[in-house]
Amino acid sequence: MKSVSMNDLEVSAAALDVKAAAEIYKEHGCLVVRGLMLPYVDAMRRDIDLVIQETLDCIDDVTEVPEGWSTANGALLIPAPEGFKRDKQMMCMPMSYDFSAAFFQSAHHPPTLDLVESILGPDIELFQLGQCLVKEPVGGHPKNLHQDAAYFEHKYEGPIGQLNYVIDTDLNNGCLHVVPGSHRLGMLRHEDTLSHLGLNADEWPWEKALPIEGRAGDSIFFHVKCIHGSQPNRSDAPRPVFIHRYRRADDYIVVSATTTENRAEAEKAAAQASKDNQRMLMVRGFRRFEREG
Ligand SMILES: O=C(O)CCC(=O)C(=O)O
Repeated sequence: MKSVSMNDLEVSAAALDVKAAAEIYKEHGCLVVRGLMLPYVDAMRRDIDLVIQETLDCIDDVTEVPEGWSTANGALLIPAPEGFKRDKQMMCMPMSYDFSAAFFQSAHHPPTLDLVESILGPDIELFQLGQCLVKEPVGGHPKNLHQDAAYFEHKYEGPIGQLNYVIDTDLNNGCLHVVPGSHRLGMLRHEDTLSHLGLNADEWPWEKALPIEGRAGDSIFFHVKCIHGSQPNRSDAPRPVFIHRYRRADDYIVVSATTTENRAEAEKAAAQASKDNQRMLMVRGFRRFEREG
């Protein structure tokens, strides 16, 4: 794959040329827009801090689930690294559009939607209800390199992910890494890892990926098949991110999974998948009626 540097991937929200940014995304399967989510960062940080505290308050009240443990308030915990203060650590927080007004508002940011429209076309829906991930300090989980399509493979283009930094994020506290151009590799085989589905670490070492260090408010867009991941948080403060995903209004999941076992089962049913029950909220354009047959 062609060697790509940070300069090839980044633009500034203050001087956003939507068409030029969309071209970067299409070529590399990823794009960094500096400062795009700045208008929402303070409110998001406030809500994420609240949900971290809520989770800590009930961290011992858990139910086992296939991906780890769920707390009473709905956070997903996974096993903690050796030497951690608990045997479980936070991963996915119960922060979504139905929990936080700031989060929902940030999913409707007009310049972001202009950019998404320039990539996906005029009719766009939200994919799911947003995601918020926290790496706890002093060892918080790595997310092994992976393609999101391992978790939600789609019929058409698939969702564009937009991961947003809430604090300044660097190599020490777990910045996102991307492999530019990897969206053209097709669907790769994933394995079960501590952080769920991930690529084989010998075939896909971190050295093959480009770290994206950034400031609070920076956004990283990535294709559903762009290889990405992040290393542990070695700092002394939590590292939160929030993620929006947008997809064409007619797109839908054909394979949904979290483990190799449930993925193998889901692949058998892929041909039966349809748009039924997969309609999400529209953020641009109109959902056209499609006559069957
Ligand atoms: O929390 C992170 O840095 C990684 C997020 C990620 O890879 C994902 O949600 O697919």
